[in-house]
Formats: sequence, structure tokens, C-alpha cells
Amino acid sequence: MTLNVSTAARLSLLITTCFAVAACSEPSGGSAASDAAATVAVTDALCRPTPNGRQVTGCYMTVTSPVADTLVSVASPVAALGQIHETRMESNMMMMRELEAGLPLPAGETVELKPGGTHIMLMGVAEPLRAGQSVPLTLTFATAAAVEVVASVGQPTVADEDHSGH
Ligand SMILES: [Cu+2]
Repeated sequence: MTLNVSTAARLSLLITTCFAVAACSEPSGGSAASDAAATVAVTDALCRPTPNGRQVTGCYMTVTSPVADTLVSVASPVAALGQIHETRMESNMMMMRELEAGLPLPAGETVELKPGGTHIMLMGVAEPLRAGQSVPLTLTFATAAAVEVVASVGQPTVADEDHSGH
């Protein structure tokens, strides 16, 4: 709950700052407007509860960028490390691999991070994550401004087999 409140406060501060900047630069041209239009939309953020005794979990969300961009990293205060993983079949085995160059976001296309596909992996999760909690995530992009979201903790509704390797 503390995290929720402080994240909300920071977000509203961010929004206020954006409005102030847009208002100041409005007479000089459209650059502020196009920056605002390039904001990446992130919805449906969800992190799985951590399995007993494990400090690793997967997070899922949908990401839509109005212009071509790349999701380059994801960080969270609850985890030592965040990685972007893809899931692939190799020799009939489901393998996960870090997307070291990030996840491409084609212009205007909704990119789904979901079980069995591309996902966020949080590692070094110090405190166990339980259903009903929330997890702040900061997404960093190659071009667009970073986006902060609060993921809820729960089981995804879709079939999942992607974390058998962890
Ligand atoms: Cu993974």
C-alpha cells in the first residue's frame, strides 16, 4: 500500500510536470506535442506470485508505442534485476532467453507479453510476492520517455508453461 501511494504521487507529479512543459513550449511549435504523442501505453501489467522458496517471477503486460521503438529494460524496486525474456522451442524443449537488444515495438502495434511468449523476468526478489500485492515497474525505451506502471500480483488466466525452466 505504501508503494501504491508513493508511485501514484510520483506519477501525478510527472503528469503535472508534463503539463507545465507543454504549456511553456506551446507557442514555439509542435515538439512537445509530438513527444506527448510518442508516449508508450502499458496496460494489464501482472506479475505472478513468487513460487515458495524462489526469488524469481514472470511479469506480463501489453505495450503499444505510437512510433517504432524498443523496450530496452525493465526495473523494479522489489527485484535486484529485471530482464526481458523470449520463449522458444528448441529440440522440443521450451527455452527462455534474454532479449539482450530489447524488445522491438512496431509503430502502433500492440505487443503482448504473456505466458509462453515474451515476458519480463524479475530476479532477486527479496520479499515473496503474494496474490493481491502490487509491484511497481519502470519500463525504459530506446526513444520514448520511461513509463512507470503498477503491476498487480496474481496468476495469469492463460495457460502457462514458461517457467518450468526456473
Ligand atoms: Cu523468463
